[in-house]
Amino acid sequence: MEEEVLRYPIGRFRRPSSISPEELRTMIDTIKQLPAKLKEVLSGVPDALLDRNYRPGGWSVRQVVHHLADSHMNCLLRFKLALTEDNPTIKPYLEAEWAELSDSREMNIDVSLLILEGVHARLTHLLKGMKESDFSRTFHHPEHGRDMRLDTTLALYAWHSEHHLAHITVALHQTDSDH
Ligand code: NI
Repeated sequence: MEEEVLRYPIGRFRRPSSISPEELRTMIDTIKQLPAKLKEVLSGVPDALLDRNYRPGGWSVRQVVHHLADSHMNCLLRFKLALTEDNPTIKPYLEAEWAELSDSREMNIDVSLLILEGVHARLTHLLKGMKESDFSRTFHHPEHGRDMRLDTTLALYAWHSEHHLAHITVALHQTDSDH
């Protein structure tokens, strides 16, 4: 497969110009379902296969799972900050460097699947309880120099869930001849 497809198996994120209530519900459902989908694709996978990269030079499946936990913990915090403060400035982090720390490189993925189960349950409950007007609340992203709306943020993390799920699926279905 070509580089762009390997890197973005479901395509790059495109910021929607507007999001309907029905689209919000679909995105909330995507958030809700990620932990179960991860468990499904990862159950019974031998530990050695988790160190397989999803593309040459890319993260291993193990790093992707730990990255999802890192990223979606930050997502929950960003929603809670934006729902309780007026356009708070959030804290960016160096995701590539986080993925190279020993926990991300070495630990069993079960710990991050548990984190994701808890974080996504919290996030799903929080999202379902939000009024329509809450989705126009914002946080300030200093790295992008921009205020981010919560509906756009939800769209981003719904995409992010499917994006990395696809990486894992691709990596686990490679045959030796694909290498
Ligand atoms: Ni990511």
